[in-house]
Amino acid sequence: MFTRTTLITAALVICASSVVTKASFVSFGAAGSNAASIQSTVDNFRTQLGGGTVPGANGSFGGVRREINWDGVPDAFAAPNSLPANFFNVNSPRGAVFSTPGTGFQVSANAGVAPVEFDNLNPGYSAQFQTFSPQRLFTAIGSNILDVNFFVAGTNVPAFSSGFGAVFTDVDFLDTTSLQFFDENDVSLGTFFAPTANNGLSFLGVAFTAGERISRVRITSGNSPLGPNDGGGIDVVALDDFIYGEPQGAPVPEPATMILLGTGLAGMAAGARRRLRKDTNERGR
Ligand SMILES: [Ca+2]
Ligand SMILES: [Ca+2]
Repeated sequence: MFTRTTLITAALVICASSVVTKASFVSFGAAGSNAASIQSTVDNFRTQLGGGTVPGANGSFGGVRREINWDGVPDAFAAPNSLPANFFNVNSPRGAVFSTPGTGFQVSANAGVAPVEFDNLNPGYSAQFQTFSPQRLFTAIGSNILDVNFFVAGTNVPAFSSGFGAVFTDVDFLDTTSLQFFDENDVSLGTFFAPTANNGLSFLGVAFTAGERISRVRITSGNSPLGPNDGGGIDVVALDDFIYGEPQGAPVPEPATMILLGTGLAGMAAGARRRLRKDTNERGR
């Protein structure tokens, strides 16, 4: 448990701190002692992405927004067992496949089955973490970094989202826990930092508004993999709900674009033929 006394406020963080290279975006940040502290900000982010409030199959909202709250994961794929990296594109297809420099992923156990809230990794964690959606949390194992890679749900076709948000629990340090967004060329669009709430909940969501296409989101949770206690420069952080724009495949080029592309290719081919003739003539001389 983190021993420093921290004043927890339920204040809406109007503008999450960020390092942005380029892009148009709206960011949503809030932190506080319990779920109510961040509820309205989470709901505002949902409204920004669209899709309404009625969930369909596989966490789909109106075909425009997806959510993962971890709570329906079968016990066989929850702590102390691992969650397959592609669970949310195969078992429950939601277009999200995880990767990490660590060794894997865990969803926390339900009460009565195994220790809750990652008490299997450190018996103090349930007194330190809390849920936004009871009762499961999520983490990478062996690393505080994980990537969310987007696919057309249920396929291996790369796809792009318009925005992503996550709930964190027990964020102690400023400018540490973050979301970094990468476009279709894997170029960073910016890093955004989550607000802090010792033993509480933090939300950070970023929606891009100028057609940016997010292929990957890198989530940094605190500065240490789960296992040690907080304190002495260590900040462990676990994750709850993911909320993101429906992953969409690359758009098919418009007919006008195809004509231009065809003209361009024809022009390049003509140029190549001209160069070939010139080379042949020069060699002939
Ligand atoms: Ca949950
Ligand atoms: Ca912490």
